[in-house]
Amino acid sequence: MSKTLNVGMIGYGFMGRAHSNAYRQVGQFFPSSYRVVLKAACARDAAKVKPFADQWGYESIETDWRKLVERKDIDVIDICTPNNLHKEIAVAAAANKKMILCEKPLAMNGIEGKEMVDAVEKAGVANMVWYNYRRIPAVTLAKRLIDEGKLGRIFHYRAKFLQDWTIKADLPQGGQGLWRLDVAAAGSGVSGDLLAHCIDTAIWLNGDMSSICSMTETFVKERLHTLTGKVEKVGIDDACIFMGKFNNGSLANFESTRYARGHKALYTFEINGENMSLFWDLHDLHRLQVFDYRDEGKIRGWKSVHVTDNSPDHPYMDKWWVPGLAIGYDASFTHQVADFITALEKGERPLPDFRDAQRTQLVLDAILDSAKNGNWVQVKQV
Ligand code: SOE
Repeated sequence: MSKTLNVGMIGYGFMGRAHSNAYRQVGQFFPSSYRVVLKAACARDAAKVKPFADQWGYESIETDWRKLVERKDIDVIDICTPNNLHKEIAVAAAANKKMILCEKPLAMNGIEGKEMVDAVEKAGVANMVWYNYRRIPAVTLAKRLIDEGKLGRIFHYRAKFLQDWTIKADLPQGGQGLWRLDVAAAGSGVSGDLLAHCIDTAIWLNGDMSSICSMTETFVKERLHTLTGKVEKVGIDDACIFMGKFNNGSLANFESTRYARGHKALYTFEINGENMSLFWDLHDLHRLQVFDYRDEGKIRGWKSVHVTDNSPDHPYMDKWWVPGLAIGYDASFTHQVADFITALEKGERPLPDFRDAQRTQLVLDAILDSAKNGNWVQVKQV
């Protein structure tokens, strides 16, 4: 007999769509004992949330998230709001014994993140943060290779996340679609938005970081604020570069910017171990580039593994099409819901949960601290 998992979605932007699509797809490709029901979509403006709810098949709407988190017919609250609302909603949802799926980054900073971790752990509710790139099959395969010890000792981890959508100086800050430029809503710029993904993947693959030294830049210093109608100082970081050290002794080299003309979402990482190196590129997301030093000398070189075999060798792919046929970005969210449900079925901790995502939050705090003060900063450990 299937149990229902009634979802209450807060927000209706890009991530509201990505998550709703995953809820609709998951039962078709990852059958389980749970049936996901899109119960209610919530946003302040009924005229905006109603068409969203109709398009994705939500049964009802709410215009006050407080009412949503109190509803008896909701099991899971999905937080897709700007970052400055994550904590308040999550704490209230936990107090109402709701499970919580929260968009990344977990919080505005580590202090808020800690409150969120405490709230869900005290309430004993399942919780997870949408660091979806872990669930791209090629990235999950990288994790398996590392866990199997194939790389040997790891020396280097380097990652980049490059975009170019905020170069225009007359782009306003604040409001729908542009809250990521408003420090009061986002907490930070590219560090919390893009580097957060790189850091989450890195910690997952290579463990925690111990110390970092960073530099940030805000190229456009003032922008019209959509909410106040005035030209105001920009408080977010437009670009961030940092170096650091992992607890396992390997070196970190990270860069993120929204000013890399020509790049829309170039997320890449490379890991160099004593026996093997791995490289992944979001624009070629189903491929994992592998160099194995132990290969026979005359054929040694980089190979491009097309991670689309539907055998257990290639994570998630047995649930999709026939070998050789790729899946896309959207599937990473579907995999995340599938993994969440599997964790519920097994009574395990769905990862990354709030406690896990707090590790990334503490690296983000260290990045901003280091950029402000020009020092090396020790990363607080969860
Ligand atoms: C920003 O443009 C953004 O949409 C991020 O907010 C997402 O987390 C990232 O996956 C793609 O880029």
